[in-house]
Amino acid sequence: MTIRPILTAPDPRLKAVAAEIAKVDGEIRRLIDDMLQTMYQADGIGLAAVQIGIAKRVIVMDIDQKDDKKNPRVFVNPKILWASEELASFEEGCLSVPDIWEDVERPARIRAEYQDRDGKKQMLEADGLLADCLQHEMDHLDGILFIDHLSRLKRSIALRKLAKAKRQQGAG
Ligand code: K1U
Ligand code: ZN
Repeated sequence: MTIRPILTAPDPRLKAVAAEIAKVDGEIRRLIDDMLQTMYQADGIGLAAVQIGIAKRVIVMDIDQKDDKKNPRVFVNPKILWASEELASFEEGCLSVPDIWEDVERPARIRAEYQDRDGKKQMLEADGLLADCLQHEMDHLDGILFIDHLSRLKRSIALRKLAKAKRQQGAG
């Protein structure tokens, strides 16, 4: 397993629309393992393949990392079949937009279908952080960052803060 570098905004590769996976084979399972290791090492609760420069529709998540117990989830070719009209607001962060946290409103409940790491079709009904995180990660597969949901002013403040942090890291 390999820890892969995570791209940060405004890297144009984060704007790629990811391609469907035709078959969940050994190469995809190796990608999944690398993504899980990369996510855990970065202290994230989710990661989309696009964030490591691989434009494929693969997501890993672990929203219940407590007491060192892992509960990894894998979503290949996820599709939202239904989303509630009711919205819920969560404070979101992103490993590709480090140190920026903002409230984002999304459908409170979703029903999704996806394939697991064996390529088997699965269905999921989700609310709370699971629904929010899955929608955040699915946005990555379409080249959308959570800051794209903010007002133009908030987005440009976030991007300027990120650029300043990158300049300071470069100088340090
Ligand atoms: O970059 C990503 O897409 C992962 C992102 C997922 C996410 C977080 C919060 C709401 C929606 C989606 C993260 O994992 S950001 C890092 C994070 O959540 C965290 C980091 C350190 C401590 C606790 C949480
Ligand atoms: Zn993200």
